[in-house]
Amino acid sequence: MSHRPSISLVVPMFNEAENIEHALACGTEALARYAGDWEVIVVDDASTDGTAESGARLAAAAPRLRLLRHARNRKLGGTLRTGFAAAGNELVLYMDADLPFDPDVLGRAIRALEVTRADVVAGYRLDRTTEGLMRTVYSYCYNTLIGLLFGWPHRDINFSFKLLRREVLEAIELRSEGSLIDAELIVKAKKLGFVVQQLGIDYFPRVRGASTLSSPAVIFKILRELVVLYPDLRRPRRRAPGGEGAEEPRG
Ligand SMILES: Nc1nc2c(ncn2[C@@H]2O[C@H](COP(=O)(O)OP(=O)(O)OP(=O)(O)O)[C@@H](O)[C@H]2O)c(=O)[nH]1
Ligand SMILES: [Mg+2]
Repeated sequence: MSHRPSISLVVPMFNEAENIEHALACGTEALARYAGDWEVIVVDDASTDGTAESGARLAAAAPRLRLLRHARNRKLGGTLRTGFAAAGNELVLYMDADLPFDPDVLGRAIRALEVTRADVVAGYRLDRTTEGLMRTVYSYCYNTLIGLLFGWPHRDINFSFKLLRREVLEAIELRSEGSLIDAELIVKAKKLGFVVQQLGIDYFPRVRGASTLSSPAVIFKILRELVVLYPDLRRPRRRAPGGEGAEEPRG
């Protein structure tokens, strides 16, 4: 690899006391291996299980780790927006706290970004049948729906591995509060002319801590936000550098 890029790792956390220390250790190990400069931004979404206390203890001992805290629970979309706004490096990687992939895949993803000259590398699960038939079917339906609405196939919209050039986040105005955020990110990036490549990744289902994003309420909220934000996703505006969005889309 010709250049070791600077990377901000953004990790959203809600009640991840059982996972935080291990996830950050594995993430940090990969950053040290593949990044030039790096930082880790943990966004605690008003956890009630000691996640924030563990985060504060870890941050006190690790200068490259920043802990941001929400006073009230703002869900995945609000939490990622907080993390992305704080990310200051060339590349931004978004990763779930329950380690659904080995963070060492970062090396392959940086390579893919360089080789393909993409702006975003989005991971897809090579095999997600391990998490059960129903969730596999939901995921297939959701990916198909997004593909039909926006006109191109994407294999695994909601998988948390996304490596982005910071310009992408600077150009996009994200508005989702809930788990529509992944679709909003990919759809708006493509609509604004950024190149998105997909990379197959081994997937590991959660083994510790409670699952909070796979409920009917979360799916309902995704669909409701999709209806509200649909016009914006069809014709997103490019954010002017350093200001609010004002320009018309490229395509
Ligand atoms: N900000 C925020 N993040 C959340 C919330 N619920 C979950 N998360 C985080 O979002 C990420 C994904 O949540 P998961 O519960 O693993 O969702 P999932 O991957 O669809 O399902 P499982 O892996 O089966 O639990 C994790 O880092 C969670 O800590 C929430 O209410 N707010
Ligand atoms: Mg998970």
